[in-house]
Amino acid sequence: MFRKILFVTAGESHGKGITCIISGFPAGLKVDFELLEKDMYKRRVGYGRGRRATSIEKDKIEILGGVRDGKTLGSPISIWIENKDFAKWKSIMGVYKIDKTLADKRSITVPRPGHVDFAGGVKFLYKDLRNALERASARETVARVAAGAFAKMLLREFGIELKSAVLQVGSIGKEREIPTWEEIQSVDDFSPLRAIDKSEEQKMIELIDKTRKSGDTLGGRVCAIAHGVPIGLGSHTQWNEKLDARIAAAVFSIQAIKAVEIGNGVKGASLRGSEFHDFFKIENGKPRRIRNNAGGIEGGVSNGEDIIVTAYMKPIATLVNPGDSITIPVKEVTKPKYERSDTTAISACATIVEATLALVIADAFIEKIGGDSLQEMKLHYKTTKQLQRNFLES
Ligand code: EPS
Repeated sequence: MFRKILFVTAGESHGKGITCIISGFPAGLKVDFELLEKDMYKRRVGYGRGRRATSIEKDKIEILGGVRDGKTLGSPISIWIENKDFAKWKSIMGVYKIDKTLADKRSITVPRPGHVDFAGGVKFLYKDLRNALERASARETVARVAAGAFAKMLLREFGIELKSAVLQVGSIGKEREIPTWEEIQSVDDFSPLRAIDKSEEQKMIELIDKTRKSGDTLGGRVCAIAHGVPIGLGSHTQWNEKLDARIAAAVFSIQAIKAVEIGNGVKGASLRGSEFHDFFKIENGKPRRIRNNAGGIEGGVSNGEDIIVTAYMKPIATLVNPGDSITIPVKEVTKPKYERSDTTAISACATIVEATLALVIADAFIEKIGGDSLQEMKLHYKTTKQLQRNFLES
């Protein structure tokens, strides 16, 4: 569903590291290394994460190509992120040779319900289901957040900003309405859960503690907002050009996401048209809306209001007290092995959804505005804005 940016990742969770290649970005974009580092940090930590993410991995970004003297070249950007945990997994996950006895001992033959183990294992005929889960692991999201940081750097050049927050953990925050840009902006990026309501955060923390002690896991709901998006990204003219469809597809590709909502889509199903639609008003001679239930997209096209995306994450599939599974080959009902896991990765999920939204918007922006260099894009953008102003004013 990406039309201009090509974005691919490779690497296993306990392999040597994760690679990411992003192409389609213009030349001349200054790389904000601080932003990169901050987003990588936000993804890694967060209350409820396990020992691996919080104390083993460092998620240091190494840029291997596409950048020179701190600026993009317009060529593919190549990124490498080392898996520190590989040091302990070398003899099992090595590329050239593995210790077969040890690998067999750690092999996975009982799939964890909820993870890729069963479907992926049967699909690829993997004797050791580890081959499926290693790649399906959310460790891969390091790459998405790194790529998303580049998208944020580009969008910022055109006055487009993004921010995300946690709305719900388990059932705490279930009633929380989607936030406004002003509300989400006030969220502290370094608070334990980046909860939209500071007053709810302690309750969420207590729930996570209680859940961890009982050997269980949690999911939740996160929201990302893009502010300052111009009118006209995406298109109503073809199904696969619609911006909401492109956002939904990309957000659904994030590990553990089971539902995606744009604006007040869910609530809208039970409202009347007169209650849902975002009626117009004129403010300082400019068209504005009385509310933003559409979440900034009408007919698959951005309408100039904030783009609001909510994603629902299922509870982590690796349980200390697991439910029933089966042995493969199918012989008996038994329990999967527990290795180690996060209790919840909900605040990481907020950062990943934000990065993903940034990538889709950057892709649609490059498609609409075009240009090989940042200077050229800026000129094009000026023209587009001028044409839209002329259209609305005369
Ligand atoms: C993950 C399981 C856990 C998470 C990991 C994703 O890893 P492990 O099984 O090695 O303890 O901590 O996430 C990260 C390491 C990360 O950086 O996001 C999974 O199964 O998806």
